[in-house]
Order: sequence, then C-alpha cells, then structure tokens
Amino acid sequence: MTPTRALTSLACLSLVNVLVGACTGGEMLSTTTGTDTSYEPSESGGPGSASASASASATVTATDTTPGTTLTGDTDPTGGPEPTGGVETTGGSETETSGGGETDGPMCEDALKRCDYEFTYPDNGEISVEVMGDYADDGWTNGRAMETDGRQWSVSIDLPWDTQVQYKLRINGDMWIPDPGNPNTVDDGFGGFNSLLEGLTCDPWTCDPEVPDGPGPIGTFDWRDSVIYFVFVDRFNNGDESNDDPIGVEFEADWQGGDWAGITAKIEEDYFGELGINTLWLSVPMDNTNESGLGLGGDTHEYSAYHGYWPQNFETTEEHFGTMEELKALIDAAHAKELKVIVDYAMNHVHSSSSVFADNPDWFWANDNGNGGNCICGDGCSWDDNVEAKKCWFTGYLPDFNFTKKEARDFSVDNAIWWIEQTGIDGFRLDAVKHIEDQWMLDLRARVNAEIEPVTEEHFYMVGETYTGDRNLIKYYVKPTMLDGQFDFPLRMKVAENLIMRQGTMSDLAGFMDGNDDFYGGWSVMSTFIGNHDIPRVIHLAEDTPLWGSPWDGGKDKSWEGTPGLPAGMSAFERMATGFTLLLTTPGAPLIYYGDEIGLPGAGDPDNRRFMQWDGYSGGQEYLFDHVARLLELRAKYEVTRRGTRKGLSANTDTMAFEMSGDGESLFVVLNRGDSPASVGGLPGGSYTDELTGDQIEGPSVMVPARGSRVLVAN
Ligand SMILES: [Ca+2]
Ligand SMILES: [Ca+2]
Ligand SMILES: [Ca+2]
Repeated sequence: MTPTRALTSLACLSLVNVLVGACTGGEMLSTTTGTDTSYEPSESGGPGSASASASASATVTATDTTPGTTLTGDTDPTGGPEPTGGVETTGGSETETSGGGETDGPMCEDALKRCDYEFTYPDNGEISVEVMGDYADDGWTNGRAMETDGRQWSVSIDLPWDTQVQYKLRINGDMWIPDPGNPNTVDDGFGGFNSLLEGLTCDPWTCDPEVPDGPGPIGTFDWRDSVIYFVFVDRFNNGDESNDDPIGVEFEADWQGGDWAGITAKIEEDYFGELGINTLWLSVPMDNTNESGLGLGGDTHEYSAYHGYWPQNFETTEEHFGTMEELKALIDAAHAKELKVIVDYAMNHVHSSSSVFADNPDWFWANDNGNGGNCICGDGCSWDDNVEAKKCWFTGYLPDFNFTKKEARDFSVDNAIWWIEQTGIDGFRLDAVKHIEDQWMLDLRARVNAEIEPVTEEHFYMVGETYTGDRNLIKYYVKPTMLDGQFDFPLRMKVAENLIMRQGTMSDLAGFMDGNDDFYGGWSVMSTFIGNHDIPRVIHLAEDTPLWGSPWDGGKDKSWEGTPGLPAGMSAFERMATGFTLLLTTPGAPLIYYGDEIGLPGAGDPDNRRFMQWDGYSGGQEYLFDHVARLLELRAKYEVTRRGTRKGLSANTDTMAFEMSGDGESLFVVLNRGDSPASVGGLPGGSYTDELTGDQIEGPSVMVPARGSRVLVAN
C-alpha cells in the first residue's frame, strides 16, 4: 500500500485519537511519556526504565489483513456490503472486512485506522536498530526492531491515521539519532531533534482491533473479585518431611521443606478463609534441577532451585513439593473451599541440565553477543535492549528459549496447556514477560481460548510480571490477545514511597492514582500489591526509620549479613495496615505475599523468603492480621471496592480521602500516614459508621488516628 501525506494544516483536524498525544493548533505537543526515558534509559527495574518489547506484533494487523479495495462482496460470505455498514467490523487479523459502503478500507473510526509505513536505515554493521516514537502509546519505550538484509535495515509499522509522528532511531540499544533519511525534524525539547512524519493517510488502510470497554470474560467467577495470596511453596508449610531433601547449600538458599501437602493442610484448616483470600498463586510446579548455581550478577552464594525458576523436566512435578496426585489433591481441596488456584509458569528458559536443551540445542538462543562475547543479561547483552533482552541468558546455566522457532514455541505452549489440563488450575502467573517473544503469549492465549475455556466454561486468568516503572511497557502486554493484567509495580512503588515510607506527600500519591485508575483499560484486571518475593519485606519500609531510602531498593545489602528482625511496637504494623486499607478498598486483583499479613521480616532475596511464621505473633502482627482480615470482609461485602469508580475527595501532605461508588452504593476511605491524629476533610456532611472499628463519626471532616485509616459508610 502507498501512504500518502496529508497537508500539515489538516493533520489534526477532527481527530479523536486515543493512542498518541493530542494535537493542538496544528502543532504536536511535546512527546509526553517518552522523552525522558528516551534520553537516559535506566537500569533494569528502575523507574522509567526503557525496556524490552516486541517487534513483530505491531504489524500483525497489517500483514495479516487483506482489507481491500474489493469490498463489494466477492470475499464476503454474508453477501456484500451494506452502505451504512461496519457495525461488526473491527478489522484486524481475524476479522472479515464486511461492510464498507463507498470506502475502500474496512470500516472503523479514524482513531482505529492505521497506515502501514516502512522505515529504513542503511546497514553499517549495527547490532540492532529500532524505531522509537509516539506512533503508539508505548512507542518511546517499546521500540519496533528493524531487521536487516545485510544492506539495509527496515521495519513496517502501522502508523495512526492522519496524525503527526515524532520518532528517533535507537542504534545498538543506546544511541538515539534522528532518521538521516528524513529531513523533516522538530525540536525534541532536550537540545536535539526528533524526526517528524506528517499525518499519513492511505488507501487501503487497516483497522486496529477494538479493545472491549469492560471485562467480558466468560464464566461464573469474575476475576475483579479475586484476592490473590502468593504461597511460596518451599517456605510456607511442611506437610511431609519425607520429601525435604536439602541439597547442601547454605540454609537460606536451600530447600526448606514446604510442600503441597502442607498447603493442603492449611486450606483444610481454613487459614485462607479466615484471612479472606479466594485465590492462591503457587510457585512453579514443574520439576527443577537438583544442582546448585551461583546467584546472578556477581552473587557468590550457591543457591538451590527452591524458588522453582530453574525448570528441568517439563512433565514431572518437583519432588520437593510432592507428586502430581498431591498437587491435584491441593487443587481439589482449594476448589472445595471456593479458592481459585493459579500457578507460576516460567517459560523464558530451562536449566542447562534439562534434556530439552541437550536434545534440542537449536531451540535456544546462542549465548553469543555477536562480538565474540557471551550474551548474559547484564553481561555482554542488555537486560533492557529491545532485541537483546529477548535472547539474553539470565545466567550461564539458564539457556534461553528462542520462541521465534515454531518448534520451540509449540513445545513450550503445549506444555503450558498440558499443565492446565492435568491439574485443573484456573490461571497462570507468567514470569519475566518482557524477556520472551510476544508470539508465545499470543499462541498461549489463543489456545486457552480455543481449548480450555470452552471445556471449563470459566475464564482462564493470566497475569504477567514485568518488573519496571514504565507503565507503557506494562500496558503493552495487557490486551485481550495476551494478558488480563500485570502486577502494578508503579502503583506499588508510589504507595511505598508516599504512604508507607512517608516521602513526598499523600497529594503526590492521590495525583498518581488519578492517572493510574483507568490507565490499563476498563477491560483489564491488574494485580495490585505492596510486597512480593523480589523486593525486601515491606514492613521494613514502614519502620519509624525505613531501612532503605528508595522503594525500588532491592535490599540486597542486608540479604545475607545484618538481616533485620521483626520491628518492635506497633507503628510499623499500623503503617502497613494503612497501606493495605488503600490496596483492599480499590479495584484490581490485590496480591498478598505470604507473611505480609503478619509483617514477616526480611531484607532482599533470599531473606524476603523466610519460612512462614505460624505462632508466637507479637501484638503488632496480630493487629495487622486482624486488620487485613477485616478489610477483606469489607471487600467481599461492598462491591464498590472491587468494581466501583474511585473519586479523590481531598489530599494533603499526610492525608487523603476518596470515595468508591457505583450502583447507588458509596464507601468513603480516609488515610493518615502522619504520626498525629489528623482531621481529614472533603467528605459529604452527615454521620458515618467506620466499618473497621464501629466508631460513629460526623462529616464533612473526620478525625483519623495517627498512622491509621477509616472505611466509612453513611448512616
Ligand atoms: Ca516437605
Ligand atoms: Ca527437582
Ligand atoms: Ca528470552
């Protein structure tokens, strides 16, 4: 197809474009989300880290679609166009192009129309070349990788209809330049220039698939109602000492005996019911190696595979956790208690001892950076570069699947489906999403839709992990063809920073949440959290003096030496409780990391994975458990906490108030991070009951205890 260029002066007229920055007065606003990260890509995992993504998927709709100029019926089995048509036409790869009337392309709003455009760059031996820009809302962080024929790099990208596009080329992952083949540039606001394409129109065009506006999954269980508890299997409860079998590395890094029988026992004791959990997330169940390995990034400690991320045998259970029969018994026991079960699935790599690697070496990327060195993530290849992050090995003993090879992809997706069919699990938590090729996830979602959901008649939930502060990168994977949601790392970091660590202000947090509530789309079910197994235990950020200065700190300085103890007194537990009030009264599928309900202590990995404490709780721990359990009772009772709309009512340095409402129901949440009681305003006048304490209280301003919160219902 041949793109044509519209007149500049017309480029922004009557455009309702949901994907890129707004146009005003014929000028492009300066790039919004991208410019800061485009200049200084930060380290993996940090805020604003410019990170990996997918090159191919952006063009799927274009390459697979044959919208055409021949819409007058010969390809349309329904018998031809209706002049006013387009009612059911969304374009895209699977959609027939019915309707169309007098137009030449499939019918869709201009905002969904796309023009295929080929970017090129002469090949001078670069390792990688990517197009970064505002052609998509993740385009400044998720470049589209060019491919080379040896003489020229090129990539086709679907550009938004009749919209100016600013872009740069990223060479070898770190050098950002304007496109030398395009003389049209614009000031980038950083003393340099972005290349500029005027608004393109084309004939024919393609249409982006429309994303549904609300959750539309099948089934009786609505995943917006889910409350997830991450059972880190090896460290939770030991139900069978006969399978303990440590391999002899340091205690903290060895198997410690937790198993599926132990979890089943806790299900039957109703531990999760008492807390108010309805979904369990279990560690990777497949057999891991019994070899030890050094930690990543210069760590001199030897580790076992107790965490489950070093898979070896793909259709065997991990013997430290139990047999397939014991796993099924766990899932049956959970289902009998109306608990859903999702399992971790690690698809990026295998352990080098796996026969899958020995038998199929060509299914894996070579550990070779093309310059005579290794391609270890962070050592020879980049954790973040769009191309390298997909193929780098996490470490020398974890060969990395090359899912551009169909045989490898089919093997892995077959295996994921096999685990679903064998066990009856209800969802997956997918590890290290930005490190695998997109097609793996597209394939898995398509097969789950085709093979699993018609049988179970329930929606199979898939939540991914992309450890970054880059919301656009996280959002990239949240779409009906990939993931239902991802873990909301950016929200977690703001809650930790502003509320729990008391940096900045609660107004900062309120402002962030105003922009975050709808960021991932009404269709998605993101998982909100304040703790997980990759960050230090949150209780230490809630101490009077937080143990680390940044919410992003991995806490590795204390993970082996000088490990922290349980905080004394109440204050840390009260702050953490207030954090949970925020999390458990707002939408998402909140995640509770095992032990966080009792403020279990621990610095960075592996100290954040101490064995669960089952008795001898301090007053602070009991307070926190009871608070979380009460919040989850309220979450079950008040649908607005799960499905309502949040509206900020007031915020200042230490306090914040918001309303959750919907279907005629309203709930008011007030939070005070300060160390003195505070009056919090902004509520409607009238009398309220505090559902946490039973207190009767009068609005429009209410007193909130130091480090406390209230959940108010109008009397
Ligand atoms: Ca055991
Ligand atoms: Ca094993
Ligand atoms: Ca990979």
